Amino acid sequence: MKIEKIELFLCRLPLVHFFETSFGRSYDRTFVLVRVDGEVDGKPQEGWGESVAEANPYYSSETTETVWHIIAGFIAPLVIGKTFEHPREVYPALRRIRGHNMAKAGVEMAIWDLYARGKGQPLSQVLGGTRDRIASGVSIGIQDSFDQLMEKIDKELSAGYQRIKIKIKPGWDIEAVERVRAKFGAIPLQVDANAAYSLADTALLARLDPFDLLLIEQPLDYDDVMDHAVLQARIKTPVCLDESIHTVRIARDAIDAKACKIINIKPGRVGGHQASIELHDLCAAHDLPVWHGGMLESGIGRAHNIHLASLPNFRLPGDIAASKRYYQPDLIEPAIDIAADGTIAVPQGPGIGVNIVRARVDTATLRHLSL
Ligand code: OSB
Ligand code: MG
Repeated sequence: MKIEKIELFLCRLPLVHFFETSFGRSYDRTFVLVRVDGEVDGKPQEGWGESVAEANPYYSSETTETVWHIIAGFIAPLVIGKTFEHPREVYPALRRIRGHNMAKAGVEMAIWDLYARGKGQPLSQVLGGTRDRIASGVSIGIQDSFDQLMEKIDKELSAGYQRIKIKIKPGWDIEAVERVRAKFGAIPLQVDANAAYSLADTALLARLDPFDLLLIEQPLDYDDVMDHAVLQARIKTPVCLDESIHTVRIARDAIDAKACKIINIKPGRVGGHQASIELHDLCAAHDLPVWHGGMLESGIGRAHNIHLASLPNFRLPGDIAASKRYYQPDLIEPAIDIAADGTIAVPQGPGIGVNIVRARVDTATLRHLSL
């Protein structure tokens, strides 16, 4: 496979409903799409990826502008004009560049799509996926009121989603969970703090123990693996790390330190599909379940996520939901939807297997660059 050209599209789409985490509230999503041109087995092919960095450096230190800078200045020269036998070789080829996983992932995932399209196989098959449907859950942001939260949960449960995750922050935590359990009973429920607490809040976090949560996601700071180990020893709810897990080595250390019992995989956070597969395999070897996170992706990133989540150790429902919860219309046609049983079909066409509507990409594009 030879890579010939990279195109970047800085896009913005309005969100169907605002999304609020402990970092703040968003009404739209800004992201970078990556299109690669190349040759697979001597035939011209394209591939698409989506970098999940946001406009601000709150979830991650990367932003859409750092992604643009790093891809244009440093990743493109390591990839354009180069030949790879297999897309698994791309992530190691970027090793000189420290960090910037979301920039790397945007390009690396586009190359996996290019390769799978060229081979005429669904991406899932090339990644080593073993199922043709994935279990879908929803991530529900902080709302204006508990009534609004209950309404949202009611709607998502009726749609068939297999698990509810609510965002928590100081002041919107114990009471929110208490109310959800009182109204909806023993539904599969988990919470995500996006690093809003510290070890000083251990007693408060222990008050979540009686609610039988599937997990608590990233209660403590993004660079703080060891305090999570201290916390996990003191609370019953399984700790799941999101923001902290940037590399397979950090995951290995976190597992060894018993800092978490579950890991959330987002390919953007770890540098793409290859690093995700290695993280997935490491967790499987330790009998640690993983699940697929979400970053409010458009249909392009969402399709990538569905293919990756078809690997066997994704044992809990992912934050991979229907397109219409996020963008109307989405950038792809048909939109991604869930079945009544709360599962999503893995697209069976070549590559990511979804049709990208170029006119919608063009309308969403604020800036374009060809490399
Ligand atoms: O922490 O999982 C997170 C969205 C943006 C940034 C961080 C997170 C999230 C979500 C949304 O929880 C998941 C989704 O795409 O629905
Ligand atoms: Mg999270």
